[in-house]
Amino acid sequence: MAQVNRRKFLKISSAFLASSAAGLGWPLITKTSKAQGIAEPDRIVSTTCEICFWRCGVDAYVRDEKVYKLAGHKDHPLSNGKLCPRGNGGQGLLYDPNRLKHPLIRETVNGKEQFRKASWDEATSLIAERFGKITKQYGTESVVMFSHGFGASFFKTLFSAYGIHTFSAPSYAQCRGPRSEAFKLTFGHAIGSPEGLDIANSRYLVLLGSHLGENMHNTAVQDFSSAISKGCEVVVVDPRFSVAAGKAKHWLPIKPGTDLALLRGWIHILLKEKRYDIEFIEQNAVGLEELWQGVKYATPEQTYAITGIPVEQIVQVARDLGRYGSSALVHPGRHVTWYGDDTQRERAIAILNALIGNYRMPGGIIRQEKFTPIKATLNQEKFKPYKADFPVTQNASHTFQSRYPFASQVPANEIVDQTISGSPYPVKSWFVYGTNLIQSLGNQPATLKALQQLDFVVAVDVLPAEITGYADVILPECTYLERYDDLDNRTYRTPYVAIRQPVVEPLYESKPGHEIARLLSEKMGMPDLFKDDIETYLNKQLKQMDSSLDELKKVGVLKVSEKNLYRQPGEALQFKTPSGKIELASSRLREAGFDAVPQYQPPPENPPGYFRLLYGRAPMHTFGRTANNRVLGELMPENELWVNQVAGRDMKLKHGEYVYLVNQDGVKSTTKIKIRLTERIRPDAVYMVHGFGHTDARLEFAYQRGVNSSDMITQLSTDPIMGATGMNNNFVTFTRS
Ligand SMILES: Nc1nc2c(c(=O)[nH]1)N[C@H]1C(S)=C(S)[C@@H](COP(=O)(O)OP(=O)(O)OC[C@H]3O[C@@H](n4cnc5c(=O)[nH]c(N)nc54)[C@H](O)[C@@H]3O)O[C@H]1N2
Ligand SMILES: Nc1nc2c(c(=O)[nH]1)N[C@H]1C(S)=C(S)[C@@H](COP(=O)(O)OP(=O)(O)OC[C@H]3O[C@@H](n4cnc5c(=O)[nH]c(N)nc54)[C@H](O)[C@@H]3O)O[C@H]1N2
Ligand code: SF4
Ligand SMILES: [Mo]
Repeated sequence: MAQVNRRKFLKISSAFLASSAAGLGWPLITKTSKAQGIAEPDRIVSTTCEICFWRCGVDAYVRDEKVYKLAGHKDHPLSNGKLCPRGNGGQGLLYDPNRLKHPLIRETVNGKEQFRKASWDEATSLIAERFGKITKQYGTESVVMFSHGFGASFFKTLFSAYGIHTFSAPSYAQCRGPRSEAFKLTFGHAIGSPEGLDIANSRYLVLLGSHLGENMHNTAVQDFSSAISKGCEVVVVDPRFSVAAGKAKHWLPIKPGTDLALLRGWIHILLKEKRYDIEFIEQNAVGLEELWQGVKYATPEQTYAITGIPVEQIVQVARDLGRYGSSALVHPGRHVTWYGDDTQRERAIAILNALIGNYRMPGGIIRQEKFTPIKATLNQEKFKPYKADFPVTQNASHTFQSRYPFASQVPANEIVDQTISGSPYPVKSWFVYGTNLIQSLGNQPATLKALQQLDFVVAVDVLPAEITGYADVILPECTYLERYDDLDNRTYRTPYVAIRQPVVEPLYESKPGHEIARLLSEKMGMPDLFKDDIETYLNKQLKQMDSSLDELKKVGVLKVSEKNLYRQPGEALQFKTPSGKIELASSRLREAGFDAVPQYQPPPENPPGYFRLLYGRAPMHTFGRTANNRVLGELMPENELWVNQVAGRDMKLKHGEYVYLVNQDGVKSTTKIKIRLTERIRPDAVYMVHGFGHTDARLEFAYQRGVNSSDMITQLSTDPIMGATGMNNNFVTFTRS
C-alpha cells in the first residue's frame, strides 16, 4: 500500500507565494500624541508571547487594528516590563507575508504532486476520515502527535479522548530531558521550566555552555544582569568566548566534550579538601563514601590532562565553590543534549550543587511550588482545571515503551526509528503541531525516511516551515497575537495565572488551535468534547479562582506574593528518591546497571582536517522559527561560521568568504555559510547559530540564508539512560564548490 517516494518534499507552488504581501503592508503609525510625539494606541492588550517557549507577558499596542508595538507587561513575573529582542519583534511573525493562509491538501494531478487550497471543512473531514481508517486498521497507537508550544494542549485533549496517547516533543530528548532525569535521580524533582534557580541572588555562578545573553530567556537574562550588578563572580566554561564569558572572572575554554571530567575534578577537590557543606550532607544525603571512591582518581592533574584547563584554575574554582558555598550555583544548562553522556554530566552538576549546600538557599536551587499558594489566597478554593465530559475511547492495544529505562517522556528520535522499523508496532501517521522536525531532530536522513514511510502526515503551523512540505494536509494556525490559548498557570518565584488573548482578528483563513481542535472533534465523532466556547471554558476555570475572564483580560496576569523559597535553618527536608535523601550515588541507576557515580568517557576525537561543529543561539532569533521574520531578520539575516583565526588561516579560509560544509559522513551542506575568523573560539571547533539555512522557498526571506546546523548533524550520540540525542559529535570541513 505504501506509495514509493510519495512524500517528496513539495517545493514552491507559485500559486501560494507572497500573494498578499503588497495588500497587507506594514502598520503605519498615523496619529501621534502632540505632547510627546509618540504614537497613541487605540488600545493596549495584555497577552503572552510565543516567539519562544518562555512565555513572557506582553502589552500589544494597537492602532487602526494593526499591532505596531510590543512591550513587556510590567506585572508579569517573566517580563517585569521588558521583552527580549525577539519578543519585541513579534509583529514580524504576525505580518509575515509568507504566512500559511488557508488549509492545503496534497494531491497528485497528472502524475505531479502539488498542494491545493482547501476549505476547513474539507481538510478536517479528510483528517478525520484518514485517522479513522488508520486507527481501525493499526490501532490508535499508530498515530503519534509531535508538538512544541503552548497551543498544543487542545490537540492533546482531542487525541487523548480518541485514544491516541503517544505525545512527543523536541524539548525532551533534543533539549532538557537529561537535566530533568538527572535532577530527579539526585533530588527527586526536576529543575523545571522556567528553571527553579535563584540566579539573581547568586554570588558565584558557574556556567557550562549555558550562554546567557545569547540564550535570551528574558527573566534568566534579567536575573543574570542583576546578579552581576550585585557583584556575583561568574565562571564560564565554554570552548567559545560567549557573551557571558565577556562578563566572567574566568573563561575556561574547555576541550569540547570533557565537561564531565572537569565536574568530577571539582567534586574530587571539594571532598578531598573537605570544602563541602559537611552538616548539610550528613543530614540530607546518602552515598558520600561511594562518591569519593568514584572520583578518587580525578585529580587536578588528571583533569587538566583531559580538559586542557590549567590546574590552578581548576583548583581555584573548586575552592571558590566551597568558599561561597550555599550562595554559589553551578547552572545545570538547558539545551544539554551534547555528547551522549548527558544524564551523567547533569548528575555531576546536581551532585556539585548538593555538596555546596545550595538547595533551597538564596542564590542556589529553589523549589518552585505551583498553584498551592494561589489556592490559599483565593478563599481556599480548590483549583481544578475545567474538563469537558467526553467519551474516552481507550482503544490502544499497545502503549509506547521506551528502550531507555529513564525516559519519562517519549524521545522523538525513538518514534522516528519505530516509524522506519515498524517495530514493536507500526506507526503510520504523524500529527505535527508547531515543531519543524526536519531542522530540530538531527539525523535528517532518518527523519525523511520515516516521513516517506508514513501513510498520513498533518502539520499545523503558522509558516511554511520545511515540515509542512512533507505533509498531506497543512492547517494554518493563526499567530499567538490572534488567539486565546489555555491559561498559563506556572511559577517563577511567584505563582501566577496569565492569559493569552487575541490582540487582533486572525488574518487570512487562519484559525486558533482551539477552534481547529473543535472542528476536528466534530468530524472525529466527539461533538461534545469542546462543548463550551473558549471564553466560557476559560471563564469557568477563572471562576474557580474567584476571578473571571473579564478581569484577566484587563490585568493580563494574576499572581500572589512570593512564597518562602528558601529553607529555614534546621528544617528537615524530604526528597522523593528511594532513600528519601539526596542521592550522591544513585540507587536507581545502580539497579538499572548504570554507574551510580558519574564516570567520564572521552568523546570521539576530530578526524584529521575536521572541526567539531558547535552551535547555539543568537539574541534576536529563536531556532528556525524567526529566520523569516522581517523585523528580526534585518537585525541578523544569516548565520556565520566562527573559525579560529590561526586554524582558519592554515586552512586558507578568508574572513567573509562563503563556503559549503562537508561533514564526517561526507554530507555536504545544501547552502553556503559566511566565514568569521575570530580568536574567540578554540582551534579544534567551529560554531554557528542554529536555525538558518532554510530550504523551503516559500520562506522567501530566510530561503538559503546561511547553513542549518541540523544539515550537518548526521551522528546522534544517544544517552543510554534516557534516550536523548547528543548532537555535538559531528565534525565539518570546508569546500568552495
Ligand atoms: N535567543 C534565543 N534564546 C533562547 C533560545 C533561542 O532559540 N533563541 N532557545 C531557548 C531554548 S529552548 C534553550 S534549550 C536554550 C539553550 O541555551 P543553553 O542551554 O545556553 O544552550 P547550550 O547548548 O548550553 O549553549 C550553547 C553554548 O554551549 C557551548 N558549548 C558547546 N559545546 C560545549 C562543550 O562541550 N562544553 C561546554 N562547556 N560548552 C559547550 C557553545 O559554544 C555555546 O556557547 O536557549 C533558550 N534561549
Ligand atoms: N541542530 C540543532 N537541533 C536542535 C537544536 C539546536 O540547537 N541545533 N535545539 C534543540 C532545542 S533546545 C529545541 S527546544 C528544539 C526546538 O525545536 P522546534 O520547536 O521544532 O523549533 P522551531 O524551529 O522553532 O520550530 C517551531 C515550529 O513551530 C512553528 N510555529 C511558531 N509559532 C507557532 C504557533 O503559534 N502555532 C503553530 N502551530 N506553529 C508555530 C514555526 O513556524 C516552526 O515551524 O530543537 C532542538 N534541536
Ligand atoms: S524570552 Fe523573548 S521571545 Fe521568549 S517569550 Fe520572552 S519575550 Fe518572547
Ligand atoms: Mo530547548
